[in-house]
Amino acid sequence: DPAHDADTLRERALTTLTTARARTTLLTSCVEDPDLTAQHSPLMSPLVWDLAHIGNQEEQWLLRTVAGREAMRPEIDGIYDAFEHPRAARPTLPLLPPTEARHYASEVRGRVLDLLESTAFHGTRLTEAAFAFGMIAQHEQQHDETMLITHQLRKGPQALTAPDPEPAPLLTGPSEVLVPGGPFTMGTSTEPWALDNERPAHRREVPPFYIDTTPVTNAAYKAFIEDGGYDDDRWWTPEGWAHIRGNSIHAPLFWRRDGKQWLRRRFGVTEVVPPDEPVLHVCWYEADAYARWAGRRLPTEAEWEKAARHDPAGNRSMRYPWGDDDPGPEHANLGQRHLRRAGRQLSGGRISLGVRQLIGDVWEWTASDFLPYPGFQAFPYKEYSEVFFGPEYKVLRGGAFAVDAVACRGTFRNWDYPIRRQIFSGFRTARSAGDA
Ligand code: AVJ
Ligand code: FE
Repeated sequence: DPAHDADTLRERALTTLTTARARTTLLTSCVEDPDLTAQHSPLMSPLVWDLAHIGNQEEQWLLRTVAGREAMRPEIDGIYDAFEHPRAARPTLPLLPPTEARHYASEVRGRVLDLLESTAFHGTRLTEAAFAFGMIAQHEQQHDETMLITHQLRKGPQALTAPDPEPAPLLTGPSEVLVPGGPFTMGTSTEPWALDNERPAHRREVPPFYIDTTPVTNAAYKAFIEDGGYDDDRWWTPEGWAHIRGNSIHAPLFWRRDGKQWLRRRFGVTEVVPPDEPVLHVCWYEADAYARWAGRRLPTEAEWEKAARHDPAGNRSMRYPWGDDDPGPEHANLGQRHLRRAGRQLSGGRISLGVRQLIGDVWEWTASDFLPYPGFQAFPYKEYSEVFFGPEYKVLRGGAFAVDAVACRGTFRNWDYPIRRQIFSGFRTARSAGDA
């Protein structure tokens, strides 16, 4: 029934846009205006740039492209074009001040909600317009994650709070799981809001491998540090070794040694590093070195996705490790509900295989470069993924507590430079099943 389908799409677009805006509002109102215009790190934009960029992308894609409207403020497009100005240069731009940025974003949103009411969502317009709304909701949530990173980098007292999850029960059972060899379907051609780089679905042959049941914990990572891992070039690629030596890196970002214990700063609060949580804020080089020290390696992207999605019984790929249902709080730690990993170790996990925490909690570095799938077609714009393909970027999978469910799927691919660690990045390790 097309009328029913249109209502469902409209409802989903409304819910996801509204959820995203509530998060954006929180992230840009929990600090005073000077903290919105300041640059807290050269790696990040001022928060007020993200705010107006969110509005500007929404205006460009929904009001101009979908609805054919005139630009509201054509003179600001260049300021909020991420490709024209690198993040480090953004504080020097004539940015809209906080009050104006808020006003612009909410003006755009008001018109978008009117448009949503009147959009027919039928025929080819259905897929195109619905995708545009989904893409914009995901875009806003991605910037909400970016803004959360800025909050983590910001010096000064705590501004954000979220309830801590319940304490985790101790994990029992094996530390790794065998994933049998054979082909599986990677990527998707049917997920309606999947972005271009997740498409199309294609078969991949994956030899048998073992993968860690959970992401590597702080306690395990501390053993690597205390075994002199950062002082032994055997574990590092030449680029990784040059990077940690050249930048005096001896521990994850935000960690500090205090006598015999390690402390870390987390959203303005210093705490003892919790031993059972996944290690967070490590770069790809650190993840790769740890894995080599442990006699293992990072999983490839295909291995990660097969562990997360392949259902041998049905010989098909599921949307998520737990099946095809959208993520709820019972499945995964997503959506900035907690600002750390969830209490229940099973969250985000693959119950049948026993692999846990694949979705949510922390992003997981993989061994793989960010490359297009066979049959890739860029849409709706080349700058979303295509310009990033190549060996300079490594793929991360699974999403983190900072990521909203709308921007996290079993097929979702994130990417970053191997030196980056301000992001909510951890990892798990793997080994080929033929190895000792
Ligand atoms: C997918 C997180 C790498 O932040 O550069 C935001 C997402 N793209 N606006 C990024 C994105 C355009 C992107 N990442
Ligand atoms: Fe953006």
